[in-house]
Amino acid sequence: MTEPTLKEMDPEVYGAIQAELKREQQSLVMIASENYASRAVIEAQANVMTNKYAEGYPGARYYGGCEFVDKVERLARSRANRLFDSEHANVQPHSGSQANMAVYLSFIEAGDTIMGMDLSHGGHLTHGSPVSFSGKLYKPVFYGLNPETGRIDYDQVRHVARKSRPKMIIAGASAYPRRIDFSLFKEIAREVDAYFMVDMAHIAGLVATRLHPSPVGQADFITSTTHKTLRGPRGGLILCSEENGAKLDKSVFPGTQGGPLMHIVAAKAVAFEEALRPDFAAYQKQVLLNAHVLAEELMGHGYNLVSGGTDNHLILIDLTEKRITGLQAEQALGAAGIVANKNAVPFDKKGPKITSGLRLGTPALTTRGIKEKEIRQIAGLINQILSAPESEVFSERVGGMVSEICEAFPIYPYLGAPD
Ligand code: DSN
Repeated sequence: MTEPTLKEMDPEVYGAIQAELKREQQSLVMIASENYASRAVIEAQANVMTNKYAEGYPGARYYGGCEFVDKVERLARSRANRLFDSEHANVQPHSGSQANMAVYLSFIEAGDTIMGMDLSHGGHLTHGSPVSFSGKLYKPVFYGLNPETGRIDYDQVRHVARKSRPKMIIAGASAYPRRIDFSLFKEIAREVDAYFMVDMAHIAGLVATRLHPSPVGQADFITSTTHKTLRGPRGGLILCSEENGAKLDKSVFPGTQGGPLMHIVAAKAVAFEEALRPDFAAYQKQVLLNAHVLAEELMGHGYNLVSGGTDNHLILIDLTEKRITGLQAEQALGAAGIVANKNAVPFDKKGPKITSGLRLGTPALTTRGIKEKEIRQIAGLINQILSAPESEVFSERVGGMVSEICEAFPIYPYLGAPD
């Protein structure tokens, strides 16, 4: 029997995938947490390993027939450890949230105090936000940014830690453009006898290439996603010491997850291999250079950036003094083919659905091959749109320039033009 293709069997889903391909090819993706996974990564996650149940870990599964999935999970674990110079890696978490959940559930108790970065200052939902399990199961307390410097207020971190004696202190952010001082966090955590966890999801690619100081050797637990600067498949990762490994593994399976997604684990193995290669370090250097140039250009156009610049892959524009909200900026840029996201800025008076900020990142543009020259041009286009968000003439003109850049720096050319 010849099986129908996706196109024949389900033209609706096929059509949506083709439309998504076109959107990704024909727009400038500046969402700081997104990237374009390689052909090899996409191939590794679209195959028969999706069929396999493999509850347990390599060599100790609850199902037969695991010899080949064992091989990819062993490869993924050992490559992750080589990449980050860590002792123990769990590559099964389906996402960053589940990685964080597994750490909390294994080492602290419901009702314990956890301390994370305030979401509205650039933190993550699963670091104690009341709308996430982390804020419902645990008692969250927060630290934030110094209003003068726009940088983490380490005095406040110490003060809140001493006052509330959390069981776990969490560092890591989704919209923080500066280096995080993991050794200072560790010192504070040790002082109050708390575990120290780093969620390096945003900066994992920079950590892998030592362009951001590594939390390995500083934090008790390190969690990450694999799809942001790391440029792998969507998924999660946990690193810890050999000593904590067995307890942590039990918390991932059977504690919080059932069967691992073995096709995704295979794709993680491929992504870690890619990240171990020298061209990945060159890529990350260019991500940083592009972000730096973007920051300088936008400041030159008169924009305020939280903290006055960037040390990493993202910038956060504070639009408070401009006549435009984060939502309007996101929509106006989107109409011209520049995809970004509204984002709260510290001490934002507008709610999270409107916001006074715009987050912009360079990982996806850099994957396309875009360098400083085009970044200067893109900063000019962003300025044109933000200066006149309602102008259809500007929108059309900028849209035309965006198409030219996208054509000059094609992505997924082997997939051809979408139907
Ligand atoms: N949702 C992610 C981001 O965009 O940064 C946070 O994990």
